[in-house]
Amino acid sequence: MGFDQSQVKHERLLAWVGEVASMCKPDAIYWCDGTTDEYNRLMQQMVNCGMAIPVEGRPNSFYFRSDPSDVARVEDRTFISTPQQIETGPTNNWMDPAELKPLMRGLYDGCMRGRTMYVIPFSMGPIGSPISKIGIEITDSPYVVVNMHIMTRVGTRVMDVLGKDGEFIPCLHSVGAPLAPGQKDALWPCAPIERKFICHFPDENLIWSYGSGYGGNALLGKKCLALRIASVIARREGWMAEHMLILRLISPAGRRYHIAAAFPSACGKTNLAMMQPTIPGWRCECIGDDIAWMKIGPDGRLYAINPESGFFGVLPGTSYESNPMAMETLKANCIFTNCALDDRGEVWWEGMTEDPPSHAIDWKGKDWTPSCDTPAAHPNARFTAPARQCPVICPDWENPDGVPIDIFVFGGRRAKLVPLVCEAFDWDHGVFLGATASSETTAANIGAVGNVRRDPMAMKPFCGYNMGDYFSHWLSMGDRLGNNAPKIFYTNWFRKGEDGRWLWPGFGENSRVLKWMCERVDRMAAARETPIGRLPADGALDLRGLDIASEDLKELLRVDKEAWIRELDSIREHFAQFGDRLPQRLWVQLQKLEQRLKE
Ligand code: SAT
Ligand code: MN
Repeated sequence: MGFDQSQVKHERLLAWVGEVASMCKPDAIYWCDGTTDEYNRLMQQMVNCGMAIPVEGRPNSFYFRSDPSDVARVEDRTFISTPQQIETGPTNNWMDPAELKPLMRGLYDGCMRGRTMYVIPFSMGPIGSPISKIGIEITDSPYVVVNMHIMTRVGTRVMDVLGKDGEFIPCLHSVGAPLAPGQKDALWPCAPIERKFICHFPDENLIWSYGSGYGGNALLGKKCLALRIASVIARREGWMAEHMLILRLISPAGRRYHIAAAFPSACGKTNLAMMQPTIPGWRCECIGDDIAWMKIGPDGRLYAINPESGFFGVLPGTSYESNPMAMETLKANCIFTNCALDDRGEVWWEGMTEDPPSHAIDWKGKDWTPSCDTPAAHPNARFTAPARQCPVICPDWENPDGVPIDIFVFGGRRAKLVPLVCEAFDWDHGVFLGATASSETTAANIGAVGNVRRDPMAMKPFCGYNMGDYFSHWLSMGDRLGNNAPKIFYTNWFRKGEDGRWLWPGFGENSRVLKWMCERVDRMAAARETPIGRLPADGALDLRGLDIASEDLKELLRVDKEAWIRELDSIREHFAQFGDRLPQRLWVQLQKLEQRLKE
């Protein structure tokens, strides 16, 4: 059972696993083979100890409740550790490796006592593809193992590719809750917040995570490897690792457009990635919902792959109305974390159905009825679902060559100011739009919800190096791409009226905005110039069949010059924090914006 360690011929890997074992002192070591049998066995063990509950009506699906303190990423406890602080920049927490490493070794010492240490060989990207990267995650959490089975490609085939001396990214994870002999385990073991650490050592391609079992804190292939570490590698090697969904939009004439869109966590990437266009004849296929790795291909265009193999999506708000394709994806073989269970043992979350169940057990394990003043599901409750189960998964989603990107979209959640859509004048202006992106914070991170913050390219929590240098990298990619560069747009689906109502219906109706973008690529749709960019000309958005008040539409496409002038100071302040690492070309963009606004 499992992969036999004596079969492992990779000296460096064996040495690292041996070192970690002698530091963490687990009771046993288990090498994951990635088989269904392994998944089922681990799940059964977790069911037997009460950690997992089979979900009624969804074959092979299981429900978990986390500890109430361990419900989201912990940006305050996430560190980029380089000898020089300037290399991590002002948007990351920094610690000197000379200080952080001994501190972490102290925490890791004996941290797996009473537990099994799992060694998970995984591939980000199709196994064996030249774009893919191999990681080895060591963890003491069987919950992490089953999630990694879905989110990444795990197993023996990865070991084959690794061979005797292949490259791998070491990812060490512990829930940070050693067990004394005879001590009963918690249903969701973890460490208190001040002892959680999510550490990255980009100079060594090394990830050390301690104290949390949740999401991106623990499934280290995702944010830690595929974004924070990969962004550093990508810059070094001249490609891009971005927090972007990837979709293919197909016109009635069969023309394919590939769109990569960056929005902060919990701002609707999964919904957009699987959207059902409401415009007759248009179709959408999903390639990925969270991360894009992109390289310039032999024809000079930019090609994207999704390094993941599953979706780790937000449950609250997901329904047959908002995201029918996600609902179909969730019918079987899924993991549900921190939603509620109704009396039949079926999962439920806010927004899933029009009528809530009359009684449920909430995410904290307490009785819940609709009259409770707390939600039944945690706002960051998540599903883990195999991508291949999505009914609109693109036939090319595992194509190792990727898909050629035509359009980049940036955006965020802003109740005010930012219009529904705007097109950049050129690449530099597009990078400026991305670099100044702002959004109201969500429950995907532990901390206040609803504060506006700058979240450049939706990468603030995920860029593994100085963001000023990251902007330079974007500019240099544009220089290399030249005329092949994707067109850049900025969207805001979340605009509200004075009365607090959403002005734009969103979801499948967003296809109207995407269609305009595609027509802009083909020079088929009209735009009007405004100081902040090009907006759809009157009548250029296809609104046939949509019931929207003309005042609402006007407001959605209004550019309030005075309000934008007031925004300039906050952009200046945002840029100033990067000092001389901020590329001059972005200061020029700011100047030009100011000029256009004050003309
Ligand atoms: O927990 S995750 O980091 O994987 C989800 C997210 O914040 O996007
Ligand atoms: Mn994300």
